[in-house]
Amino acid sequence: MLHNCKDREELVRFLKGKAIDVRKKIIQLVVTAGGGHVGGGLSMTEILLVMYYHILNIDPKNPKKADRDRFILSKGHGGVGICPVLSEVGYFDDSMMCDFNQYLSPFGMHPDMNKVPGIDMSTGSLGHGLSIGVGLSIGARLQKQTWRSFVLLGDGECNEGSVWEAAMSAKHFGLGNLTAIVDRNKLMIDGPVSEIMEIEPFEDKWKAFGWQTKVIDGHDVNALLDVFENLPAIDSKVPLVVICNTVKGRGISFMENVTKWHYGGLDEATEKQALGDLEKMRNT
Ligand SMILES: Cc1ncc(C[n+]2csc(CCOP(=O)(O)OP(=O)(O)O)c2C)c(N)n1
Repeated sequence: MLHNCKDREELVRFLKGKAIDVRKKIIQLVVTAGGGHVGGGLSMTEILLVMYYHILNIDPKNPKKADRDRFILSKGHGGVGICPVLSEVGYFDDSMMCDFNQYLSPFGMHPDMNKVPGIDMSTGSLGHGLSIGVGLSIGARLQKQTWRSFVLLGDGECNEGSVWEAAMSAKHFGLGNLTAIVDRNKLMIDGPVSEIMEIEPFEDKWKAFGWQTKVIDGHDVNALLDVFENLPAIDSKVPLVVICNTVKGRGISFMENVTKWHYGGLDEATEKQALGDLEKMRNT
């Protein structure tokens, strides 16, 4: 773990504070880039913070450490959401993101594993991350390694058939060392998931594919800690999916649950309002 908190209470307070800092950085990156996938960046902040600060066995000073846990952001358009978390935990300095998504910047909208320390897989074309997680998990088993693979998917992304082929094979190969996490914010690029391609009954689908399931509030740090501190044994044969109910645009009043904020830019006035909304979260 990458924090010095003494107990759960202190850890929750610490991560809630970080969630505000990270969301502010997301807003700043979107301003720098002239636009970005802000809605889905803001919906996964607590998930990423719990994973990177507390759950993953990683070393930001040694990003390629052989026995690290692997984390794949399958919803690769969430680059603006994950990069500030990677900088917070120490993979690189904030200043490296000063030209985010500009010509020749190492930081594009979709993070590149060859340019951004801490990124285990280049993603952006949706529907591939879980298959990669399956491959990594089989590889770990074959090499008798005890590291885990985690794959964060979007709920709209679960429209992709390849997600379900991967789900089927994870059970077939008995990959209890694989955990899928779904950012269930219920919106995708151009409308509600339920209207574009309904995925309900979502939990039942995973169960039907042989997975263990947990459904939690993806903004509730305690709930996230409860689930991820109690993962199945590494040699278990049943993969786990954690469906995290979240709010797209979380924390910014005019973005929450609004489809058009899947991707957007901010002018001076909306930036100010966004940062003000986030600061108000400190007292909640
Ligand atoms: C294969 C593929 N098809 C289409 C897209 C374009 N696209 C980018 S984001 C997005 C919506 C994804 O929705 P969701 O997974 O729910 O993401 P979130 O709402 O969490 O941002 C789409 C269709 C893509 N990146 N890859």
